Amino acid sequence: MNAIDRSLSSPAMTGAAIRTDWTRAEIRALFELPFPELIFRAQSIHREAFDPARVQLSTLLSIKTGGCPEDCAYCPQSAHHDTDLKATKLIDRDTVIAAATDARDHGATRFCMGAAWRSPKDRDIAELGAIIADVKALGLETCMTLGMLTGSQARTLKDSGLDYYNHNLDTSPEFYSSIISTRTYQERLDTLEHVRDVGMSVCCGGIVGMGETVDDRVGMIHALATLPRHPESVPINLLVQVKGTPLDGAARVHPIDFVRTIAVSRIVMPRSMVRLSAGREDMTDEMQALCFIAGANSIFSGDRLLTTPNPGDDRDSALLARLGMATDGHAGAR
Ligand code: SAM
Ligand code: DTB
Ligand code: SF4
Repeated sequence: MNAIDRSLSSPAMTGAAIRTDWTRAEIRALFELPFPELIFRAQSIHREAFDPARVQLSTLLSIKTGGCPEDCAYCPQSAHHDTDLKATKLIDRDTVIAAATDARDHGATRFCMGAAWRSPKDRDIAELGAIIADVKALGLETCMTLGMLTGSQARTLKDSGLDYYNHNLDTSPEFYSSIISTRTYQERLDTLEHVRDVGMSVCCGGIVGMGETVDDRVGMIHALATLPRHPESVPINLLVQVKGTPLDGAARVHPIDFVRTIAVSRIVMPRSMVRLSAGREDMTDEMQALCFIAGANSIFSGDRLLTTPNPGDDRDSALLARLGMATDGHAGAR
């Protein structure tokens, strides 16, 4: 019996072990399973820790848009790319409170705020702390994604009440330099370590559809699953192609290959929330249903991600109702 079979042989009795020693060969072998076998294993593991009929909703807000000095090839907010985006300063607290209240009233349990920075300036941290306190006071979990953090910035944000920090590895270590040249993989790992060290929960995932190979998807999931602790949230984004970015026009991923990435993430990180993240505008209902069956149990709700469109409440509530699925906060409310 090989290691994968051993770890999966009697999941219902023992629960899938939490392993941070996955090898690339094991992860590759999961990708190569016959699709029905892969989905069965993913769904079986999913059921050990989660209700298969529930999804958690997080809502995003861009609190500082565009003009970013980083050159991420996928991103409409990079100053290196000629997109139609207007750069803004950090938005005011009242606007954040209004958006967070609306998100909560529509069933979101977590509010995720994103800033197009390489890293926050120390002088921004106090204002961010005030924003965090306001959002928490609404009864929401708080999440921010602000770029790289120092240890002391992570500590101050944590002390202000920040529950989650999102910082993605994005792709495999080998493919990374084809996508981003202004920030290293190691710098990303360092930020994740600072976030962990202060006891914040980690949201860390990546993007599929940037022209990467299956081995790059293996490498990305391997990097995530061999972090000292699995991220509590693993966002798997399907590239949103934006005019003016270098990745506009990249070869589209076959939906089944995307679903495989979700399923493998679920199997190797059995207690993490796997978020079906960006790209749902381009997915059919059937593809999203397959992602849920493969173990995705969180989505971004609302009609906008950071700068690009998202399906919105009407389409999502119709889809979840058709699937007989409920949401975490206000079950069935959306
Ligand atoms: N500036 C911060 C940073 O990158 O660390 C935070 C914001 S950034 C927009 C957060 C994540 O969004 C990126 O790491 C990437 O994974 C994802 N993302 C950005 N543009 C995307 C796109 N066009 N399609 C899919 N995911 C995207
Ligand atoms: C993540 O992994 N996906 C979200 C969130 N973390 C910050 C962002 C998706 C951004 C999609 C492109 C846009 O709307 O600008
Ligand atoms: Fe800047 Fe983040 Fe976009 Fe990269 S992904 S260009 S760091 S906003």
